[in-house]
Amino acid sequence: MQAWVIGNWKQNPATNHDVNALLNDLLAVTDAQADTTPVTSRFQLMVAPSCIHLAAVSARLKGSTIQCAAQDISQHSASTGAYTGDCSAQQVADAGATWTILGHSERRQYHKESHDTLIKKLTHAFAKNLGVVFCIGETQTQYDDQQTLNVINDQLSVLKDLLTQQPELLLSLSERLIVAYEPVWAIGTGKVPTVEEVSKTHQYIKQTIASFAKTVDNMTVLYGGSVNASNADSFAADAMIDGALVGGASLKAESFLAIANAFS
Ligand code: G2H
Repeated sequence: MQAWVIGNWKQNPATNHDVNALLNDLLAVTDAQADTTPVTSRFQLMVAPSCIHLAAVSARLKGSTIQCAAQDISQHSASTGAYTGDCSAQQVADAGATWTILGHSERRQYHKESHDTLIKKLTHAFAKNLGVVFCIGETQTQYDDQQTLNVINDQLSVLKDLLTQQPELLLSLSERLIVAYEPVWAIGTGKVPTVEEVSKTHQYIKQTIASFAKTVDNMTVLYGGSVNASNADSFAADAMIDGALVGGASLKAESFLAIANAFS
C-alpha cells in the first residue's frame, strides 16, 4: 500500500506571496525528483490549502505529483444558495480539489459538527467525486479516562450509518476514503502518543471498518498530531500506520518532504 502524506495548511499562510513561496519550494523538489524517481511511486502527496487559496494552489499543482484537497465543505447539498461563508462540494471540486478533509477536530470543536452533519458532508463530497480524509480522535480527558476506543467507535459510526443509507458507496470506499487518527491532545502541542498506542488504535480502526464494510479489509489510516521531521521515522516504521496528516510541519517544504521521505 502506498503511503499518503497530507499537508493540512489550516488558516495558513497569511498571504498569496507566502503561498507561492511554499509551492515553489515544494515543486522545486518534487518536480526534480519526478524525472528520476517518481515521487508518487514511493508516496502520495496532498496539500489542503484554505478555501481562499484553493483555486490558485490547485491550478499551480496541475500536472505535478501533488494532489489538492479542501479543508471542509458545506453541509448543504445545493451547489449554490444562501449559505453565507460556506463553500459547496461542487464549488471546491470546480476550484480543482479532488479531495476534502472532513471532521477535523477543529471543525468539530469550533463549528460543533455533529454525527448527522458529517453524514451529510460525506454524502455531498462523494456525490461530487471528491475523496474524503475523515478525521477522528479522542480529547485529553477521554484519553486519560481510557475511552479512546469507545470514542473512535462512536466517530466511526458515521461511516457505518452512511453505508447503511448508501450501500453502493461500498464498491469504491477504499479508493475514496482515508481515515486520519488525530488525538486532539496531540494536535499542535508537540505531545504524541507512543507508536504502540497509535498502532493499536489503527488496528482497531481497520477492524471496526472491516466489520461493517466487509469488502474493505485494510482501510488506509494515517496518523496526525504533531508529526515532524524528527518523529516521522518512528511512525513510518509501523505497518499499521499508512502515512501522516501534517499541520504545522507542512508549512515548510523541507520538513514536509522530510516527513514524506520517512514514509518512502
Ligand atoms: C493535526 C495536525 C494536522 P499538527 O491537526 O491535521 O496538525 O501537525 O500541527 O498537530
